Amino acid sequence: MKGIVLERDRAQAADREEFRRAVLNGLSRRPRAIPAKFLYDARGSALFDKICDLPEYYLTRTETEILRAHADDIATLAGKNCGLVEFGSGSSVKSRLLLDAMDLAFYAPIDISREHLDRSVGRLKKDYPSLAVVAISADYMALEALPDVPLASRRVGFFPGSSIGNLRPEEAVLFFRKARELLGKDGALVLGADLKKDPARLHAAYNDSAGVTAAFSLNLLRRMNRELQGSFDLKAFAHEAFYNAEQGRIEIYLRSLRDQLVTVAGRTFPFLEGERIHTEYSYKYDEAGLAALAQQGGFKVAHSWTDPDRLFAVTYLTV
Ligand code: AVI
Repeated sequence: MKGIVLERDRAQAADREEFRRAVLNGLSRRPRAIPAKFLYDARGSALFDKICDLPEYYLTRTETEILRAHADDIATLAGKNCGLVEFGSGSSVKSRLLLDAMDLAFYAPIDISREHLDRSVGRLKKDYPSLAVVAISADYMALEALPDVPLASRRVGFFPGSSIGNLRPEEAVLFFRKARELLGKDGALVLGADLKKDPARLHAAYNDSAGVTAAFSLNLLRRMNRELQGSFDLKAFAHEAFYNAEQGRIEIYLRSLRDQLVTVAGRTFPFLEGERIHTEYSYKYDEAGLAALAQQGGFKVAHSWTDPDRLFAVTYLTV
């Protein structure tokens, strides 16, 4: 028990140090930017769960509908006795739709957060007592191989939620290559991606009327205040999100509402009114663009499903 606690403390200290470096680095350079992964502390993750239920945020609902309608088709394409490998946590309803439909030798959720993983695996073991669950707490981009997974006829990856959109296209290609390496020669990948559409609809999804997305963005300042002794005044910054049609992406920033000095981790940073910290990109694709990107990463589209309004696509890729 003591060993586990020490291990957790060590992991927490390492996470905090990584955050400190990223923040000091990101606030020192121009344009200022802090990687999106730091939005997801416990409060940020809870706010993101709320975003998924917002009326304007059609992504989660639509992807779930597509998966519900086509889980059996995915199971047929995957075949019998395969392994399902989820990239980036599977506490969601979505993974369960596949777990219920597929004939599985194992399920391997990979997540960087040990806590998140333990919680969801505990629940899964109760609901699927005969399923072999191999929880892998790691950054999948740094994994060389899948440790100790049972033999399966095919490994099928699952990367839902349009998380692919939070990667720059060159990073997305690296993700596909890594997935290909981990899934092996008969591998396949079930990918969820948000599609290009009316900019007004995209704008609303990232500027909801209840202000949850703004709270999610501003939580990054709160996190810096708490973990890095920051002095950010949350009322002196605003959430800014817009669709950049030329780049095909939503861009998200925290904008300074006045000239101000802010101290973080012992360093002071001047902000001019209007100066921004970039926090996220959310790329939107069309089916051809997605196929081209996947192809650069070593996958081809075997099948693609969408909803009646063509808001979102779930694609079955093979190597
Ligand atoms: C996690 N990811 C797919 C979300 C998105 O839509 O890009 C993150 C998000 N940021 C603000 N709202 C949602």
